[in-house]
Amino acid sequence: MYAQMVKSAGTGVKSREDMSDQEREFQDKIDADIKIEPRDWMPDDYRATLIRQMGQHAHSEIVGQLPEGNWITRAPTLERKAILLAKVQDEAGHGLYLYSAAETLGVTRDELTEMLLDGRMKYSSIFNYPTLNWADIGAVGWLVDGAAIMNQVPLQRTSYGPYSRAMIRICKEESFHQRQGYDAIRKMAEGTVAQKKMAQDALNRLWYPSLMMFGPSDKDSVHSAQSMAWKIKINTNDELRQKFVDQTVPQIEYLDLDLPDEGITWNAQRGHYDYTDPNWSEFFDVIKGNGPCNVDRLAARNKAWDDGAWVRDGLMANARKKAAAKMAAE
Ligand code: BYC
Repeated sequence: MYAQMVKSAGTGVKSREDMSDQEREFQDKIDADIKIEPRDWMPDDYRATLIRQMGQHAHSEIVGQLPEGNWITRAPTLERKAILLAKVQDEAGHGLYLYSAAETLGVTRDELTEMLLDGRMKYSSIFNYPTLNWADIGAVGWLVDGAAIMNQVPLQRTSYGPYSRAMIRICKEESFHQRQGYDAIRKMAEGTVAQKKMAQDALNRLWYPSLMMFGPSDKDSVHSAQSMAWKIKINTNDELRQKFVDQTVPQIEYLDLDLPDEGITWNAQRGHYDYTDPNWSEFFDVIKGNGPCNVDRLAARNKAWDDGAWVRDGLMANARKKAAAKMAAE
């Protein structure tokens, strides 16, 4: 049932006249910034859109552990290893807060996981790109977590209570992630000629995939209008992408690295940096499953799910035994 709901989550925005009394009352709550809680009435499409977005977000946190986990055993110092280990653990925690928050909408974590594993649900496009060397790990923290925070800070004000509260906690940890990434890339940018070259190469390769994290341009965004009317999303994809560019260009300049896009120039009239759009056909190809690492990422998650079956079975058997003992005692 939820698979169908996730697939069919609506597109067009209903006008006030077309809403039922219940839908109008719901929209009034949203407009008054009153949080929606799990037991409140909500339109089916609101529920489905949240399950899609929160599920996709949770999956991204879990799949996002893979490119970084790949470098834990090869971190250059013990300190960097400890930091990376803690960060990757945090990502697992973020996934769990989000799965728990999604469960309040009536879908189980197992159902969500199965939809990820068989390709019915997505995860962030960024994790279909490889991390080729240590500089990429710095760039992931700096750019990928930087883009994630840009998107997630406004989501702390999202209309669904459990999602909003999960985001508050996630953002606290995410800002540490971004700073450790910037610190790692700064060390390389200020290091030897070879290290600086690696930092530049990581920036060049991860720049556009990071811009793509914000989703397609507003004209191609299917869900933004309704999601913004429901305050599931607070900003459009392009608004957040621009904020990210504006924040990151001065950081690139501070690091004394070259800009990864010749089209980046300050536009005094707009009060923003102009930049060249990502290659959107590459983006759509990646989210269709054809990025450099899609097959590997899903294979790794499927293997983890299969390998963990005995643990889940054991936990369930234990829970059933405890429940039976409790009932017998009552
Ligand atoms: N990747 O109508 P649109 C992290 C899909 S992880 C893949 O604009 P929406 C981290 C979209 O699903 C960060 N697919 O969609 C973890 C839709 O397809 P469907 C994850 C994408 O939902 C570990 C279609 O394109 N953050 O922080 O209104 C280590 C049309 O798009 C992407 C979140 O998930 C994409 N990038 O807006 C380090 C934040 N973009 O579903 C870091 C929460 C779009 O109709 N999510 N699509 O088949 C959001 O804010 C929104 O869902 C998005 C997309 C802005 C991502």
